[in-house]
Amino acid sequence: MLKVADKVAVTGVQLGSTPGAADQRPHADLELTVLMPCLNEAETIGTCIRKARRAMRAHGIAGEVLVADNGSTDGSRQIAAELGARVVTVEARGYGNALMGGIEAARGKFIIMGDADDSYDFQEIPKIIAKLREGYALVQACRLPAGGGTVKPGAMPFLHRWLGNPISSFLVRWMFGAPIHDVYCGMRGFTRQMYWRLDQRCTGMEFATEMIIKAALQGEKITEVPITLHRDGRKTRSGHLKTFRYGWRTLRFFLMSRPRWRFMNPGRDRKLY
Ligand SMILES: Nc1nc2c(ncn2[C@@H]2O[C@H](COP(=O)(O)OP(=O)(O)OP(=O)(O)O)[C@@H](O)[C@H]2O)c(=O)[nH]1
Ligand SMILES: [Mg+2]
Repeated sequence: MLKVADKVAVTGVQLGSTPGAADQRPHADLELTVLMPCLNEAETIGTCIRKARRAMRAHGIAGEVLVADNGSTDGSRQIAAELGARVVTVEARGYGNALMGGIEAARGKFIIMGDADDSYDFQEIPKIIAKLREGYALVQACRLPAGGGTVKPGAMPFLHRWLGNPISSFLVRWMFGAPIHDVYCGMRGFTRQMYWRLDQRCTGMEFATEMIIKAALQGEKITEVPITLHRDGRKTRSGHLKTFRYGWRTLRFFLMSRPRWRFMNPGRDRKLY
């Protein structure tokens, strides 16, 4: 299959032409890549990079900050590069494409991804890496109290907080047995090896749920850690998420991935709460 590595242009690193080759290249010379998908986040990308570097320095983690960008026109890339982050410029548009390009250029054995809008506090990465070191392949951060997390006032739209997220997270537990309570959380850690096993295809925002569903279906070791969601630091711009389009695409993806529902397969013992 043609992976994104075949169509990205990357600064500062050579990409191979096949997915297998990418995993075998001597890239995993660092323990961690902090990966930030970025589309016009000039107002906040600098803060995110500084927090990630501060956390790695304070906890002695050998890592890099990698910014995956595919279309910023506001100087985000220059800001990132000036702060010493590596910048991956991905040709294909979309959140999923940006992340696939970033992951394929990552030098870390572990990858922790998170939004570049300063809604996640990258100083929380040590607890994610601790779980990866324990042997989990996917460590999902959880902002909702159901999984121990905290949502600061005004940080998450009402509809997402009380409807979209809890319902979709329930479906993911029910239909796929993924032990998580915040399926849309954009902060998570995973191993590079797991990424290659999953063979991800979604090029847009559904990339994030695709990862969880495929990991659950393939029996990857999954856990979640509580984090705090802050109101993002954007002052003049708004987010990129189109709630209803994304919600519908996610639901469609659930149904495509699991045509046989749990009630048709009652013998399976899954923990839902
Ligand atoms: N490179 C790239 N980054 C993207 C794209 N779409 C979103 N992002 C980045 O992905 C992260 C998540 O996007 P957000 O717009 O914050 O989405 P969200 O947090 O689900 O929604 P909001 O609640 O509106 O913030 C941010 O860092 C964006 O800059 C894209 O097409 N390409
Ligand atoms: Mg965001």
